[in-house]
Amino acid sequence: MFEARLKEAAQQVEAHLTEVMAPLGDLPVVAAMRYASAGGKRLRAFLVMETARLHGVKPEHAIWAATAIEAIHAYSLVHDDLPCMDDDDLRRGLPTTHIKWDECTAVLAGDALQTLGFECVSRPDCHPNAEVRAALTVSLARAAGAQGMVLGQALDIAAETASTPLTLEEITALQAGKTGALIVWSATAGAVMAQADTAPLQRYATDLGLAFQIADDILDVEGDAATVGKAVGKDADAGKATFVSLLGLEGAKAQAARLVAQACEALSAYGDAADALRDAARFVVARDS
Ligand code: GRG
Repeated sequence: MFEARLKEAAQQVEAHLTEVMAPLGDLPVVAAMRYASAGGKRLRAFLVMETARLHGVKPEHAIWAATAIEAIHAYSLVHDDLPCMDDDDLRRGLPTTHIKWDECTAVLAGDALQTLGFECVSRPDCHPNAEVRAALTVSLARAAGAQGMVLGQALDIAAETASTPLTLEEITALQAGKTGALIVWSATAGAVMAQADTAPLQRYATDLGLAFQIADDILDVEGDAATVGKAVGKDADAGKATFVSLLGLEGAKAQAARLVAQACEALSAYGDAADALRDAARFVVARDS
């Protein structure tokens, strides 16, 4: 069921990204936006669509929030790959945006993907209630910005030149911003759109986000990353603390499994209706890219 729903969400969000970018023309910056927002697992879009389904939110509204989060995720990857950040040549098995075009185009494409994301979530198409749209927009700004993803990225960059490696507590806080904040936003969007309690999904997504990052560190160590063309920083990772360096490979796997179990438990109030979200949590630690 999860695979089918993930595929469905991916197809819906890809078609919608194409539609919302259609009026933008064919300048190189727009071509770069289309290129950078193509592909990927679409986990964040799935989380939006699935939590919307769980709360009876219309898919024609939810798709705008799903498109918003995938546009913002794509921007973060474009900027993360730049020479001034992680300096990666490959993303999703293809040349990164600044390699395919140039740095200026990549910076601008990332900027425009970010503003496109905020446009999508604040349009009346996304939700008929202006208060709900405002809540979605404010929470997305916080998740993406200096209290969320940008903060996590800044802490990560600072860690590269720090004299001592990060502690487990510090790396957990860093990743809660860098990777977790957008995942939490995605998984609570359905409840926000239905004006329902977000607390169970908040707990689910916090554990899911952390499990996702631990799985990413495990993937890096187990070397799958290189064979599937996943981005690997040229020099940024040397000597930096990761969940694997702090917990050991087996300890990291055990911690990821504990978090998945805890994430699934957080969904108990939803009963079987949340099975696809439980499968998503298992997928996050079992994935190979
Ligand atoms: C530039 C402000 C700014 C932030 C960048 C998200 C991020 C912060 C950097 C990405 C670096 C990275 C590889 C982090 C590991 C976890 C992660 C977010 C992986 C990419 O997400 P996936 O696996 O990607 O969902 P796909 O390609 O499937 O969409």
